[in-house]
Amino acid sequence: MEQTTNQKKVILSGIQPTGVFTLGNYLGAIRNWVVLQEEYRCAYMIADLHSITVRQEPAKLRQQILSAFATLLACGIDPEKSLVFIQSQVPQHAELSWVLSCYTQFGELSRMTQFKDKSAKHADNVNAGLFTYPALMAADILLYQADLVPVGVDQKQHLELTRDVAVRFNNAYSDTFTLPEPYIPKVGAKIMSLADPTKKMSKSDENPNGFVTILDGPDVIIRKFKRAVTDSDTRVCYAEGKDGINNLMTIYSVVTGKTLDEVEREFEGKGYGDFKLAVGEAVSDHLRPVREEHKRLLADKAYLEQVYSEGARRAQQIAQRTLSKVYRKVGFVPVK
Ligand code: ATP
Ligand code: LTN
Repeated sequence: MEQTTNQKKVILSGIQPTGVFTLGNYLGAIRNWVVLQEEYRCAYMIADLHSITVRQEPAKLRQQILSAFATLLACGIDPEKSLVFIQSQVPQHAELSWVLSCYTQFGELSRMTQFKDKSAKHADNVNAGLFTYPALMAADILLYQADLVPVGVDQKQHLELTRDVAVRFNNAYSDTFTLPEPYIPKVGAKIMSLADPTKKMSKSDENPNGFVTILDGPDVIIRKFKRAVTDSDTRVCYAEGKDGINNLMTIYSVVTGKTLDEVEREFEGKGYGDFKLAVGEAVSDHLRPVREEHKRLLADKAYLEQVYSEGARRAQQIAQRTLSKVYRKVGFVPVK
């Protein structure tokens, strides 16, 4: 992550510890994080500050943060290659977020579809944090001067707002922030719910049949795929109006590395039942090593503590450089 000694591009991304990561999180985001760490200077974080925009139970949240951190490592994020940390352990995120919220307009925040969706879903708790959430996400990204942000397609709008805020700040003062670009996979950028394939698969869905988690065992995975909502046709082919099958084909294609055409040919003359079973088995096999490694890591508390503490210290150093610059430009007086 050292900016002065290394010219590689910088990547930052985050994931909320609102539940066990789904196959959607994995195929849309984390899978890419692992690949990118070979070529870029990467920083990945557990976005726990974001997660309290929706009510969380303290003991459960604490466990979910640790489990989420272990999941990232189990998926192949290597702390020797990437900076991995927990957002709330790096106070600069909250500090820069305040400054950026003063450069973000009410009208801009009102247009965010995630805000509209989540405020409709949690109508009894439309809090200010849920509304200003994109300013915190902008702070996450801009603190590290990220060039690229690997996310699923649902985060594109937040990325655009981050760029707008960065440009506004740079124009008001002088060049301060790198303008980040989204990095969205061509296939798998939006995995749909298995129970309602017109909706995004989401880890906080109240219907557990809608999602498969990275840690589900083979039986659960296969059962959920068997039950996946499809259509009344019988042909396994990618076509308009076949949201359920399109989604299953996308998932199968990503986990097996086969193209959609190859998948179509493989299941020619076979029914949906065979196809669903094959998808379930392929996903379960693909996730088995992650599941096993997660179990091992979660039992090694001392190792996890050491990795996240070291991550927090390094992240604080990098983040503080940007924050100090921002405070100076805005006109704040430093401690002497
Ligand atoms: P929540 O249900 O709490 O809103 P989520 O499942 O939508 O959570 P996030 O933590 O908000 O997940 O997202 C983490 C990353 O996973 C983001 O980059 C997001 O774009 C990506 N992502 C989330 N859901 C999907 C999906 N269904 N398909 C592809 N990518 C996804
Ligand atoms: N907002 C994202 C999670 C997130 C994030 C980030 C993603 C928080 N901070 C910074 C990329 C970069 C979400 O809800 N999926």
